[in-house]
Amino acid sequence: MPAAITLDRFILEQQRSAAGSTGELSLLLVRLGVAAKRIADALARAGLTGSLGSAGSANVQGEEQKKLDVLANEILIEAFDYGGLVSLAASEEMEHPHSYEAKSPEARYAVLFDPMDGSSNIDVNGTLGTIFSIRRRHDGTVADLLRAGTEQVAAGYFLFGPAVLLVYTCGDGVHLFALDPSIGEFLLVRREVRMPERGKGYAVNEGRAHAWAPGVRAFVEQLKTPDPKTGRVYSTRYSASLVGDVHRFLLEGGIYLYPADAGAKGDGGGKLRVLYECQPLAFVVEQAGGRASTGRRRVLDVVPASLHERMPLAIGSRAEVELFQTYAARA
Ligand code: FDP
Repeated sequence: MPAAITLDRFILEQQRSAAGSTGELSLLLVRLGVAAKRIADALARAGLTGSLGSAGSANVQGEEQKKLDVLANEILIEAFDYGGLVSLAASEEMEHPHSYEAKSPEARYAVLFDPMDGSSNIDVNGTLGTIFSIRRRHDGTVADLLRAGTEQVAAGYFLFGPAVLLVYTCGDGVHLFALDPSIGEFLLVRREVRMPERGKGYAVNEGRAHAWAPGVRAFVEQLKTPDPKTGRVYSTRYSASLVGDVHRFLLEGGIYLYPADAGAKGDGGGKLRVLYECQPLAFVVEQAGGRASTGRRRVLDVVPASLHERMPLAIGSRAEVELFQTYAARA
């Protein structure tokens, strides 16, 4: 039986074949893996250690913070506190980025993350995720982060479900790892994951349908209406975790939607954050052959004006996202 390929081995081998690589990005990805193991451990024991429930605070968007949102954020900030790899870390949970500039003046990267995606699942032992994005440091200020999604160097997510998974891209395909708890290592499961061109499922919070544009409602109605030729309808698959749903569709095909919502706060009426959620997942999904759109624009082309900007999101298989765009254009 061939030896299992650990995350560090895979990254080192990829790095060797990349011209001009210094190995710093590889180290950064390995640091993220260590942080994810700590988060997974905290999640697994949260019900026993009194770590479930509210932290009694709110994030910059005014959303309630859970104790685990705060803890996961601290773990990630700490992960880059040494090693001189990162200049800035921005997170959904912090109003201003954390600067490592004084400690790491030579750092070449900035990181962004959503430490605990799908927070409403924390207290019910549902699927959760950590999303990350790695960008280049230019001058070490917030301006480094307010650039198009196409400038991401790497992006991915950890999925905390029955298994802990890592899915990431450095722009050369999408690779999938699973944590082997018996040895505490992420092992390669699939390299160069390709997403099906078309799927059978859709994920959206349909309780918000009253607040959608007519085109969005018409699109979801079409998915639920039997195809005249085949009789086929789409299945609803909403887990309240963006990472969980996107991961399902990465493997099986389908579409996740959080459309513009008349009741949602923020620019363009979307709920999800451009920098911490939409663009990192868009990078992964496009690298696997899928699409990500606001309905009118490619997600990766958007240049956010501020750190915590939100946008509408349609992400998944090429066929369904393109169909969604035709409906969104009518709205
Ligand atoms: P959450 O706010 O619970 O962290 O922000 C992301 C997100 O979850 C997604 O993971 C999820 O798909 C969506 O928002 C859930 O929003 P609704 O409660 O409006 O369905």
